[in-house]
Amino acid sequence: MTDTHASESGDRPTEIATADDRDPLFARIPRRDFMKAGAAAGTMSALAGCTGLLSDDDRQSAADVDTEVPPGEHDDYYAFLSGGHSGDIRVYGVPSMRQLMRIPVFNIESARGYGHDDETRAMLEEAGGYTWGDTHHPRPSQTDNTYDGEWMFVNDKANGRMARIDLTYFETDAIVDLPNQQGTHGACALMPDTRLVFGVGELRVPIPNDGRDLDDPEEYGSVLSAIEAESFDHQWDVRVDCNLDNGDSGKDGKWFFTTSYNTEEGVTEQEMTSADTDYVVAFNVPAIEEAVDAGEYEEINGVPVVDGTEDSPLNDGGEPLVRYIDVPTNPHGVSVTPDGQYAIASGKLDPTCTVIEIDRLDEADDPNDAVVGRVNVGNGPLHTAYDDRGHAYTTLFVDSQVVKWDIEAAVDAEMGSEDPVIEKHDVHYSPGHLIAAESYTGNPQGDWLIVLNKLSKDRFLPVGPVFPENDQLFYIGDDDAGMELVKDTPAYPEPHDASIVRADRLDPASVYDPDDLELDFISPDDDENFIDRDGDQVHVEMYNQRNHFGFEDITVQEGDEVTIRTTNIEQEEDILHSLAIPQHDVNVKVAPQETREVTFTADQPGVYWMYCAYFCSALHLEMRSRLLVEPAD
Ligand code: CUK
Ligand code: CUA
Ligand code: CA
Repeated sequence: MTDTHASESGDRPTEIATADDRDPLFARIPRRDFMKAGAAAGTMSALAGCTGLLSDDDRQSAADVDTEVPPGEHDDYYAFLSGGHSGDIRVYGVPSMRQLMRIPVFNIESARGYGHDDETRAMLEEAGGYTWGDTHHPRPSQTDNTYDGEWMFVNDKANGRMARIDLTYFETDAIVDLPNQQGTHGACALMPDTRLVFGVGELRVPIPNDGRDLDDPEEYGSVLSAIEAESFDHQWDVRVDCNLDNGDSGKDGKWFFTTSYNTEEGVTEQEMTSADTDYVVAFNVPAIEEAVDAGEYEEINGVPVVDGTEDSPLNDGGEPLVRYIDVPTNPHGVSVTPDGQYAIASGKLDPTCTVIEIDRLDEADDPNDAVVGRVNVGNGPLHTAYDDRGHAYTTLFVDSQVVKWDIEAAVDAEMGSEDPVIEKHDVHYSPGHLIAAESYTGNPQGDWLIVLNKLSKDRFLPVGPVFPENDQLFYIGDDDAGMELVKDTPAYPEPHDASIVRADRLDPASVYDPDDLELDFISPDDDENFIDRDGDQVHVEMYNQRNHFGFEDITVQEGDEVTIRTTNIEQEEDILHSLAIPQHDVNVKVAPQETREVTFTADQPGVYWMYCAYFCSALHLEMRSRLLVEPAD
């Protein structure tokens, strides 16, 4: 027999070393005490300040908090991370940081057949026909300032688009091309109820960009675009002279905030960084909608464009459409605190975060009077997230740290004071975004924080010159212990931002509801399965299930345009099939109760096996039919 290491003998030759075996310190301290020791180590390393790399103490503190999600158990949260120029969204579980799914958005993806079937192909085609996009800011829909599990919205920084993801099916269901915008950067819905979704135009261009004012940058501008969430129709734009960068919504349906780092209206880096101050731009949404309703706009590329520039007559008088607030040079992130009281802008080139009291914008003649605090956080502040205890957490790109500070203390302190800072924690390298659980809602959870580091040097097994990115999970729920690094996850390039949503707020379907789909369900009934010809157009409808397709063979003529619609009639969850046809570039996935359609030209005579590419049963390889293409002559 081969079981020489049988358990009767009690000696298991390949026992895996545990943390207790590896480090005598761990072995000596019972679990309870160890937790305290780890917490102390975390605090001490935090106080030690900026040293670039993590100390061993930090690494050991990973065991302090229980992030273990045992096999078969579920995480407490979903995290949705943007894939950057991969064009997708990745779904993680938190705290395990296990990757659960990818949702293609602006990219073409073969495992999910996205961009392969007629419907998703047409959606991508109608939204400009680009083969890629650059997702940065995945922001979930909210009801009453709480995630409602309905949609996720995300920008395309590459091509000026916004997309909507249906969180029942975890798939992209709408994309809108914003014609007056080049490079949509910030993205966020209007709160509290997600009536509108905003795409924030980053790059200044002539509007319309039709060849006019080519080398006359003073004439360039950018727009904030509003899209109705439900229809995903583009409603209106507001034009400004400066550029716009990141964005976030106030909590009561009035103000939407963006940063602008190019108030100089420059085209070179030197020009764009020449002024001492730039703007937080505050858009008064109801006032803008009134202007649109009153016809006070110019239609450009089919979109009503309202003039929100500084000299616009619409900005005179009691209810200006747009207010421009001076902040130190080249700010980056802006986010609204959970109580809706403040908008906080991170300084990027200035070591401060600026606190703007939102209510003051309603009354103050000078919008700069709404600035109520400015805290010196450290070098390169980019983005700020929140817990449920009045703390802000800001990434420091230059210092490679996360700084935790007290929001009310920042309002009370003198301008430029460091006093509101509570703790600085080293992270791996050059953090961009960070996100705390449900941070940008009215009820942040205050336990987990993901920091998205841009560089992963030394962190993982080398995989060539393209490194993975590095997303680190911190536990922030214990103010005495401080921030604790608990997980370190590599990520395929290149997540920019994320949203963390409590798992119980989502209710994903495990099987399609045929009523939710455009295409009619095809049952196994004989009269629902047919092959029709109209000239050189062949239309096939057939069901599929374990382990066959509705037709054993389909005969067409060389040169025919063939459309095949197929329904996976399985009722059982997780039994997917697909329709793949070699050498015709056909690859369509169909999940249980899903119907998809694909059109292709049968341009080569011969025999082609139509097979199922998803492993579905022991007879998966036998799940195939023949496409017989008869020669033309
Ligand atoms: S961001 Cu998109 S380039 Cu800070 Cu959200 Cu960096
Ligand atoms: Cu169906 Cu494999
Ligand atoms: Ca600037």
